[in-house]
This record gives sequence, structure tokens and C-alpha cells, in this order.
Amino acid sequence: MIHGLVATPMLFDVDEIRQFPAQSRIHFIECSGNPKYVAPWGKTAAEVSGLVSCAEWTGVPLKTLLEHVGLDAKAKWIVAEGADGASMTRSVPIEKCLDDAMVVYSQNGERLRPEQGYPLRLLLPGFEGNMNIKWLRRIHVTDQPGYTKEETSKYTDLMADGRARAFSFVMECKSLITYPSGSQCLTRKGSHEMKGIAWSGHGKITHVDVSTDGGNSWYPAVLQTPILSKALTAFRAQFDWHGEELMIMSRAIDETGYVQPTLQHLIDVRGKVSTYHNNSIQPWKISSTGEVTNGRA
Ligand SMILES: Nc1nc2c(c(=O)[nH]1)N[C@H]1C(S)=C(S)[C@@H](COP(=O)(O)O)O[C@H]1N2
Ligand SMILES: [Mo]
Repeated sequence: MIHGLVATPMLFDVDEIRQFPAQSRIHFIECSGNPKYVAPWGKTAAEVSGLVSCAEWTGVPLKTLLEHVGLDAKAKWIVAEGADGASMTRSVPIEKCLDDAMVVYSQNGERLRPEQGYPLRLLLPGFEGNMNIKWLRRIHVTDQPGYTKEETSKYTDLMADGRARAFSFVMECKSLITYPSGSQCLTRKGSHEMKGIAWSGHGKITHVDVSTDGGNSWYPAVLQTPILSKALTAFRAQFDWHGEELMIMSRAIDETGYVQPTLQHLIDVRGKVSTYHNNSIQPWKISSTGEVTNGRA
């Protein structure tokens, strides 16, 4: 049951949607459960933070479709519904719908694959993965959120005081070193190159700093161009290893000036029982024999 409907229903088939002027944009999609907020921590970079991807998406700005239908002044939200068994449904503020939201039909130049939402998917650049509704079949325009299962019992964070943080849409700035990372091994002493990815749901990455001493001192990594808004940005940084123990980590900063926090920072603000939106610094430990393991205690 959706309350507060404010639009006249209008049906589009996919071929009609493909007649509207199209756009192609490169964006990441990341599950807000990436990585988990609590132990046990994963062993590898993929286990820790693998629920993120970046692709070129092609489709129609949602704004174009809403303006075509005619948007009521009372419209404050949309409630978007998927055609899967769960009818996955999420509410999206109208500001996002009129900004960079899209209804997409292609990914990396081919039609969406079945598992990515064929024939249509809602793309909300920078917003948590769950809201990017696959197999999109219906959009209700409303004056209030739907308070659906996925934005009440799921995808909310219980705070230390017992209240839940809800509608935490944006994926905040983070980074991840992918080489060297958990389960890999340095096989020679000398100069090495750290590699990783950084991204922010608020826009472009402006800096990534790296540390080899557990965050006591930091130096800048080199960012690979092009640096796109709300897209994965590759970084690299040189470091030396001569058989001593190192704790390597990276810290990203985005164009809003926001600095990727430590896990302790997040715990100080949110407590220990959260589930989603862990964008904290991920440490990797290099042992005296070159083995790399998760640096989280
Ligand atoms: N209709 C529908 N859309 C969905 C889901 C779903 O179960 N049903 N899963 C969501 C979740 S939880 C995430 S993290 C992303 C994953 O997108 P990907 O498979 O392209 O990485 O899709 C979202 N869209
Ligand atoms: Mo997810």
C-alpha cells in the first residue's frame, strides 16, 4: 500500500523509453553492506570490500520521464518497485530524481544482463546499491516515503542510543588497497607499487594518501585520470619493503573535503551495533616474510 500518490498513472514500454534522448555515464554501484561493520573481517580485498563495481550505464534521465508525465508540485518522493519475487521497493527523494537519476537499459554498451535488471533498472549515482532497483516495473510519485521493508527493517543503522539512522542514501568517500592485500605475498625485497581504488557518492576523489606505518605518517598516492564523479578512481603509490613488518593503509578525500574516517571514528559516532555504511580505512599487514593479512585486530 503506497500512501500519498500524486501522479496520474502512465505506462511506458521499453521501446518507448528508448525513444527519449539517451545519456551514457560511468558510475560505481556499491552495496551499503560493503564491507561489514563488525567482525569477523574478510581475509582478501574481495571478501572485505568486493560488493562494488563500476560501469558505463546508458538510459534516459529520470527527470525527462517525470517531466514528460507532468510533475505535480506536491511530489516529494518516488517509490520505485522491481518485478522480482520480492518486488524490491525503495523511496527516493524528488531532488535526486530531478538531478542525476536515470532509467537505464544498457551497461557497458550491451543491453542489461538478466542478473543486472533487464530490461530496465533505476540508476541512482552515489546512492547505496540497494536503491538501484533492477527489473524496474513501476514508479509511484508521492508526497512521502513508502517506508518499505528495505528502508526500515533493512538498510538502516541502529545507533548506540537505540534509535535507528534511516534514509542514509549516499555512499561516503572510501578507498581500498587491492595490491598488496590479504592472502597475497611480496616475493622480493625492494621497491613495490601499491595499487587501489577510491570512490565517493558525493562526487570526485581529490586525494588519496597512503601510509606504511599504521597511519602515523602519510604520503600522497598518484591518481589515475580520468577522475570521474561517483566513479571508481585508481591510485598508485611506491613503497619499499626490506623484510620488516609494515601496516599499509589508504585514506581518500573527496571534492567536498570529507576525509575517509577510521573505524574507531565511526564507532565513536554510531556505536558498535551498526550494519551498513562502513567506509572506514582498511589496513593490511605485511609480515617479515612478505605474507599479507587483514590488519584489523
Ligand atoms: N529488484 C531488485 N533490485 C535490486 C536488488 C534486488 O534484490 N531486487 N538488490 C539490490 C542490492 S541489495 C544491491 S547491492 C544492488 C546490486 O547491484 P549489482 O548486482 O549490479 O552489483 O542491486 C540492488 N537492486
Ligand atoms: Mo546490497
